[in-house]
Amino acid sequence: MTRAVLSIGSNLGDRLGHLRGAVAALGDRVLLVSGVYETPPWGDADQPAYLNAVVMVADPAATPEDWLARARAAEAAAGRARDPERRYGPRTLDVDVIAVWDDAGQPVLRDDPELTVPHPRAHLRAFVLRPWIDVEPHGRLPGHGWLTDLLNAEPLAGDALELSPRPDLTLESDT
Ligand code: PH2
Ligand code: MG
Ligand code: MG
Repeated sequence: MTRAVLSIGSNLGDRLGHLRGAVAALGDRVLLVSGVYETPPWGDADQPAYLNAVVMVADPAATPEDWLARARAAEAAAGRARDPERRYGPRTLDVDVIAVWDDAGQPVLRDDPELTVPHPRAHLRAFVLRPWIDVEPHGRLPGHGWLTDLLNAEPLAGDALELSPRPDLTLESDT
């Protein structure tokens, strides 16, 4: 069984609808879904606020490349257009592979032009680590340590205070 943490974000159009679409596209691979957070744009300030969340997924045999392919398929379904000039620009849906673990719970690593796992900037992003804590309070980012330690220390402590939990928005399907 491989397990992965995926970060999902949207700041264009029906933001919540795009996040829900991503969760629906992952189907029964979804183990846990975090709360939804409204987050100030990171990396490129001149764009609308994001909604962000984290999804814990599992699949008996999925490789990091399989998770990336599923992430890209979900983005395409949300009409994602890539702007080569603006790496951190606005998007209908972004699904990023943050970390992957194998059967034995060991981190699976990649360092390829198309895919770096763990995500090389996850440790700098409160909008990834804070929702991740919702689904894994004692989680660790491989190579960087406990999520709670990363969020409580510089340089993230200030950013963490700027995330607004949105308990009025939910990604779980109504049953
Ligand atoms: N994604 C980016 C760039 N900046 N800022 C926030 N708050 N949330 C995101 O998901 C995000 C971002 C590029 O992937
Ligand atoms: Mg991203
Ligand atoms: Mg991305």
